[in-house]
Amino acid sequence: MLDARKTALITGVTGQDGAYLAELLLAKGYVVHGLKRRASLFNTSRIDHLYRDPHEEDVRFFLHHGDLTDSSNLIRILQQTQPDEVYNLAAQSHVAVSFEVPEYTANADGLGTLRLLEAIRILGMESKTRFYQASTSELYGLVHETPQTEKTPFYPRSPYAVAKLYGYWITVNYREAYGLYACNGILFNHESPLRGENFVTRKITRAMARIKLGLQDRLYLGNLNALRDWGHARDYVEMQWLMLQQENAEDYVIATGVQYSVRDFVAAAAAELGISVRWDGNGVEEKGFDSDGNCIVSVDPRYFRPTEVETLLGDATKARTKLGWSPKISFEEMVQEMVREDLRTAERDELVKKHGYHVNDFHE
Ligand code: NDP
Ligand code: GDR
Repeated sequence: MLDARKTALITGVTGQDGAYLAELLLAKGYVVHGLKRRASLFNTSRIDHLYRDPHEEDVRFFLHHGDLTDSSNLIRILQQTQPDEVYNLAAQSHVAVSFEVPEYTANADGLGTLRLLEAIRILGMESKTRFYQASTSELYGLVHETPQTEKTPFYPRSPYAVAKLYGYWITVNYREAYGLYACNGILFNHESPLRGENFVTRKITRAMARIKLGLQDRLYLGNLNALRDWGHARDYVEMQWLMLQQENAEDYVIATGVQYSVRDFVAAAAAELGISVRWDGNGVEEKGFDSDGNCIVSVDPRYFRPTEVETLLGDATKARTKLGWSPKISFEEMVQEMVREDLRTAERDELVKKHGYHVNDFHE
């Protein structure tokens, strides 16, 4: 389905979803512009494989420095790139971190969405540019019904979720007030080998691989009872694109409809490596042991959140029926892929360790 005429702008292109979405759109023939933040170290490792020397022919992937907290920058980039589709994926996306940086999170995740929508309006691009907002199951927070649908009431439980609530409603408002084609994808948790290392799934697969190779003794986690509906990011970005290809702009829940606990995820990742976990104790005293009796998992209350989202389970019936979408990658396949990738990295670290090289050598 090549459509070389289309141009997309992705904010958050250096993140997990940004990388998969850029890959998808490039494969569909799009010209893709990505917004990246200036950093003192390179922050493009997830998209380096997509980048081409701008001097080559038929280059269709371009990066622009920018930030969702900077209106004039967003207006200029929109004016220069004239996108048919804007995917607003950029966010301070870590729920626990949002309790530490609530004002910044509100600025980037809440007002950042408004800035992009206003830029479209200021430039008179309402009838040209379609807008996707990365909304989240965190909006449901303290859940009022299970499973959650597009009609389930919101009750956000973190500065992140409150900021995203603003992003959700300002997107709806611009659709209703100015006729903008603007959609919210209410996405439940989605993971992959590209997931940031401080989200629970990746933290687990990385640690289990290292424990398997003797590079680490133990994994410290917070709430083991939290229940999540985990899908694969590759499946979910396809949905983001599909939402912008419809006749009318609408909001959709994207989820698998299957729920696991954090404890289940640990067990699944460990099993992939041939480790069986025996659980003992309760609450902060709970521990996980391997078959030799070594304690490999402990609870550390520092990972508890001031207000927790205990359970999320999505009902994506609307997306399945209206958009013909369904996830292709199972929970087991996703865990397997993540563990294998992290094992490969751990094996490299093990080699370095075995051969005696040490970063500190440089300082001695
Ligand atoms: P990541 O944390 O992997 O990526 C976030 C991206 O946003 C990064 O590219 C980051 O840049 C960028 N960013 C952060 N702050 C700013 C800013 N002020 N200005 C410009 N860019 C910024 O998130 P995911 O890819 O997992 O998620 C994508 C979006 O979907 C996010 O909005 C997230 O909140 C939302 N979401 C994610 C879900 C999930 O399970 N993954 C579920 C539901 C919603 P840098 O690389 O420089 O840090
Ligand atoms: P979440 O993802 O908060 O759902 O937000 P995360 O993986 O951070 O937490 C999931 C659940 O696991 C519990 N948990 C831990 N979490 C982390 N990060 N680290 C730990 O050590 C740990 N131990 C237990 C958490 O308390 C929580 O209940 C993600 C982000 O991608 C958001 O941007 C997105 O909007 C939502 O998913 C849907």
